[in-house]
Amino acid sequence: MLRGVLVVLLVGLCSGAWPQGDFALEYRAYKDFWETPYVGVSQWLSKNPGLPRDLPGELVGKGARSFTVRAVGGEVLMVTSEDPEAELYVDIDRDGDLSDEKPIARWGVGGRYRWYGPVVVPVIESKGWLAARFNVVTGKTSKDPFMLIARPAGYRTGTVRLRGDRYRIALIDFNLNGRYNDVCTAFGGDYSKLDADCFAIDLNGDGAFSSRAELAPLTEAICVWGTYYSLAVLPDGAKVRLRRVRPQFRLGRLDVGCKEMGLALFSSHTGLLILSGSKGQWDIPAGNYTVMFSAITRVDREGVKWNLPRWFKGRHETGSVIVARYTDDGLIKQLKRGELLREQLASLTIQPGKTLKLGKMGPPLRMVTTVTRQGSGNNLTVLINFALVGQGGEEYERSARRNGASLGPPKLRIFDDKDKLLESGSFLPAWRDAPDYLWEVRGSYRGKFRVEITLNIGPFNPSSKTEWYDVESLPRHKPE
Ligand SMILES: [Ca+2]
Ligand SMILES: [Ca+2]
Ligand SMILES: [Ca+2]
Repeated sequence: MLRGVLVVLLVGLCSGAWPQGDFALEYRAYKDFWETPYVGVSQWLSKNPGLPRDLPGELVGKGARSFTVRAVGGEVLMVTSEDPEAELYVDIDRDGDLSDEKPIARWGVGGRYRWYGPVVVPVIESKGWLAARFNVVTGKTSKDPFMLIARPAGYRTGTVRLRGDRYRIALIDFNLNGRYNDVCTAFGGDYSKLDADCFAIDLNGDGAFSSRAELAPLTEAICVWGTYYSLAVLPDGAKVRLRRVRPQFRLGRLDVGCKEMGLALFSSHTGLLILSGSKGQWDIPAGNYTVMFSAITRVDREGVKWNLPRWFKGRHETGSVIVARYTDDGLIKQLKRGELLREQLASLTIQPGKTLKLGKMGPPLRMVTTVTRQGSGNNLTVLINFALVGQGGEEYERSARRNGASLGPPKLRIFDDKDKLLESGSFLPAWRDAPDYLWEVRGSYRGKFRVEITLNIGPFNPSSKTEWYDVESLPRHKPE
């Protein structure tokens, strides 16, 4: 078995190679912290338990906090404080002493965030030839009152020509060691555990790199519209060599049981594989894959293309990946959490010559609404939430893309049993966290009500029947 895998890899990548070309890449610094190619998880850092002894004078006695970023093949110490005016200091010479450092330039302040950078940490062993370049944001999240995000300060980019078509590509020194050629050997979808670099390709030519369908860890081979190329990068990222390779992988079949579903799969021997059409059945190289993204797509009668992505809860925020369970015949076992079915397809294995058949998925969708309450009397709040669930129990995001454009969050209205409007509002656009809608009833209403949720999902709209709730007999809210 192991020998079979090795043969596949070696033969697949080496045999029948012929040159496709060398392409120069230039370094481009990010102008905005959220600019693409955005890597969902950069390094999210929580404060260290203690403080280094030697602090910059400005931070002594000012509530300093210390953080450690993984860079230049080790750990680099940083300090700042929660004071909105505080400077950021980084132990650039890595001697453990922060009192000898100069403050890092601040880009700006926006809302809850402060931005600093670029931080340039030379790789000492390279005599300054290589350096890690990253930006730092400080801010707070719902889980951490004060945290830092470190992400690369820029990327290498250029245009490559493959079989006559031009594509913009990007290489990102994701593991911050100053090199752009760290290849990924295994990836479970969790960027916080990735010790490799990233590669992005603008497959659809829209000028941006989609974080889920056009960006993945760097691999030695990539697949572009069914053609495989070997990919070699100079350590400084200034040049990339792409050679077309004749694939001799052993194939197996994936059947997702839904002709409208498309997927982006990742494996360390093919890079990203984009699958759509062919009635939801594809012959692909055997091996282990991480599901980076999936969506259902439909063109309506007016020719509008609606795209509704699967919901990957927590994948990017926490790095946690919930692995779908498979029964022996390859069917997904639905995982139950709370009262909702929240199966999460995260990884799959294709066996040579065999078909992996997933359970029936996709439309028609149904809406599973949960209504609970907390508090009482003048502090009574009703919490409303819902999930969009496909036939296999898989969940979808709450808003679709209409011809590629994002649509607004779902809206909600609450009526009493005489059709009087009691409340109206919107769910928060932060759909990935799917926060509850809070209806602050206080002492003002007691009795029956119904909830009307309006979605922007075009032809995927679920049929719904009216359900009645009673303020006084709702179950108590239990936080997950
Ligand atoms: Ca120092
Ligand atoms: Ca690197
Ligand atoms: Ca694109």
